[in-house]
Amino acid sequence: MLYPSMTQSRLVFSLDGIWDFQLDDGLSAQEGWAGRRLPHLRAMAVPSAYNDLYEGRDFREHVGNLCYQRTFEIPALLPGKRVLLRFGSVTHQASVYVNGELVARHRGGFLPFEADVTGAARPGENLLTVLVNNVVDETTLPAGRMTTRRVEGLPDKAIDLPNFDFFNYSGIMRPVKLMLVPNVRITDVAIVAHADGRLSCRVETSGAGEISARVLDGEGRELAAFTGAAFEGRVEGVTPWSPEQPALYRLAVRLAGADGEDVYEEPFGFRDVTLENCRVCLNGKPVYLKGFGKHEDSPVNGRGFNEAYNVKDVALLKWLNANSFRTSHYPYSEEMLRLCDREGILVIAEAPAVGLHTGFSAVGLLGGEPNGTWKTMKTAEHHRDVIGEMIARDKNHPCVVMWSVANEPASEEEGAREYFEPLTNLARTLDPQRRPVTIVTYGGSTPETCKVAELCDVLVLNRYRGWYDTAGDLPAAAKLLEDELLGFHRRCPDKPIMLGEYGADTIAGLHDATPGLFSEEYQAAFLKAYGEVFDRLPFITGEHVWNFADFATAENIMRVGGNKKGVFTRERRPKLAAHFLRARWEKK
Ligand code: BDP
Repeated sequence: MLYPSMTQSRLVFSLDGIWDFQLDDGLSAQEGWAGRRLPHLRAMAVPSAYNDLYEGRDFREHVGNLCYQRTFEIPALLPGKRVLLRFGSVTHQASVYVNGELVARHRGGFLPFEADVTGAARPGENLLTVLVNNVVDETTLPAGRMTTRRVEGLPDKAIDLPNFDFFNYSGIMRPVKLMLVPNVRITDVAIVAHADGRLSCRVETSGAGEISARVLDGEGRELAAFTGAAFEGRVEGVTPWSPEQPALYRLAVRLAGADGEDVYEEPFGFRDVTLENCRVCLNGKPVYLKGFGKHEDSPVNGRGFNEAYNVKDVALLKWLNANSFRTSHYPYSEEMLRLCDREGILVIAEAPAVGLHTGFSAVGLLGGEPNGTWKTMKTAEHHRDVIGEMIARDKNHPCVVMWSVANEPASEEEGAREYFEPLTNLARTLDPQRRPVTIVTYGGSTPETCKVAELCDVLVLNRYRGWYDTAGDLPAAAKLLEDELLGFHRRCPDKPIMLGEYGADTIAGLHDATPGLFSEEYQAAFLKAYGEVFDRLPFITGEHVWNFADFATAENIMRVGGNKKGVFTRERRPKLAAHFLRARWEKK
């Protein structure tokens, strides 16, 4: 799906701002409700998670539907133009109505969708209503569990247990656009651009017309020109895209149809991602991935789009001498990926597939049926859809160097290979650039029991020795870690291996001369102990610490005000470990 850029032929207006809002108390069950103004209105910021903007547990933890509404005006339509609404993301399901007419439904809370509202909208004022559903269960991704709390004398209460360790923020989370676009238009561009200047492209359109394309450099100089819906060629004298020099080019595509033109520009970079000698290579040279698993998480906005935090986080990554992160545990905003293209940050792009393990719920508290994940989960089809939508959206970004199809599934259980083989194959088939594909696995999936290692191009492992086991005993943790890494290397001697997560909860300001759990000194010592193991093993291709910053989780007795494994606080103040990593990564 194309980014909603404004061009000579496309007008794009922002519908962000203050919308009307209410929790759904049965309103959406009423006939014709979406065509009327909402009662009990509250002001709501769009984009943002709704949860932290008003007080009260019943508000914050509402399970079910949220209603949003606003009006928008459009001019009298020109012939040959269409009106689209585009949502960057709505978490987790959306039904969109214009003047009471249903114009789109979308499942999945982290990817964009469009609605063609040309028929439903009219010149002048229009009423836009969005019904959002925030339930996570065994059919959704991320996955969760719905239960009912029954206490005698009190009404039954619906409880939604996320099967993952981050707060289930919801709402209209990313920008909303109103677009006026040509009827016959460019609908997709796929670009494969190699470091040596080889280029192949495919353009899709919604109707007939003549296609031409120009390759422009950063200053807008034309380097090459092509015609046709699919073309191949070579562009001389290009600068390969890399973290050191993130050289961006643009493909300026023009479609000349019978009743007008469409113009669209897609940024891209010339670069190669390959795997050689157990290392990830960028433009033929090994690149050691230094960075984090992150979250889209900030005070007040929650998981809602926060451009200032994105810029700050990328600046802090550079301050740390880091070069990469994983979009744990869902696709991040398009704006963040465009920023990483521009700033030269390498990204492992992850599908929103977390919680695919019935043996654990949020933060590993046991619940559910430990050995029945692949019989219980009804996510396979939706999982195909989100992989497809993620790759359709992100395929051209030079910053994306790997796809992760899931985080910490029950990869040791019977049925895991059968579940994942079609998905890893799908990711490879859909990606025109054929980037490496991985499944990020957890400590319960060992060299002896993991059923998916062979499906991965790179093994990305999450390990918490020295925290969830051998807590406090770093020599034991390091030994167990090294043995296990060697075990995976013996099993898959040709595959690069990296840590996708390792970390320790740390209370900022808690200090200890003898490093104890939760102290800043323990977090630094923990990262140092892991680093010493990686430095001994030549097949390790990277280290992603968990987590970049502290983040909000569901309330439970394993979390004091959220997950504190950040090397920054939630407000982005460094802990001691940040200074340690900054020094380590300067030399790595
Ligand atoms: C891993 C999960 C991650 C958690 C982390 C932790 O992938 O989402 O936040 O552990 O426990 O299991 O901190």
